[in-house]
Amino acid sequence: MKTALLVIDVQNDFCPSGALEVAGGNEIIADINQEMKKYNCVVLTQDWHPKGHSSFAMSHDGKEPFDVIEMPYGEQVLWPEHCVQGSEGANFHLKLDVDRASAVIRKGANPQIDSYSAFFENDRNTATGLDGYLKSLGIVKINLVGLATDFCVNYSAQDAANLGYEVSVLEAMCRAIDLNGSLAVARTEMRNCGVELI
Ligand code: VGL
Ligand code: ZN
Repeated sequence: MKTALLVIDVQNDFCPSGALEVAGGNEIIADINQEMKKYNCVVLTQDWHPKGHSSFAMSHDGKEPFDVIEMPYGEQVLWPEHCVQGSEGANFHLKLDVDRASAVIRKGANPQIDSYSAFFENDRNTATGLDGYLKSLGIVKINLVGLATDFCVNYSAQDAANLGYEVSVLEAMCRAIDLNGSLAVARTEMRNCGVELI
């Protein structure tokens, strides 16, 4: 069975002292590097926003980070400015063994739409091309690791399951933002889609 490892957003801004730091985000990197050695197909995602992106609180008058607003495609959490294209914060963490990856999917470049998932923007309709890439390689199973469990890992895992892949999230190699209980909600959502949490 052909399995791919999908490494979600292990970037400086999601690691301690980053703009949108995820607690313990750097603790998972050594294990992810080891895990990558088991796969012929490793894909990294990179959150990659233009300056002034609509997911940034600073792009909305009177809004603070972690406020929630209504967008044409649904609810949107507003974030501190993070992962701006070409910035140090958008770079992969220096310790991540990026050389093992066969592809890097950049997401979140559309100024109007956020993109948590490696497969679709948050309108749940605009594709990144990753599904075609994996299917053309004959991949049937996807294991996910990275940041953050309750946002980008969660959305990617759900989309992968809905696209027909067998999906596992390796939770020891993930860390969560956990905004108002979002981790518990995400775990339930993933399980309801048939995602295995390991
Ligand atoms: C992420 C919030 C905003 C993530 C990305 O990688 O989980 N979260 N952009
Ligand atoms: Zn983002």
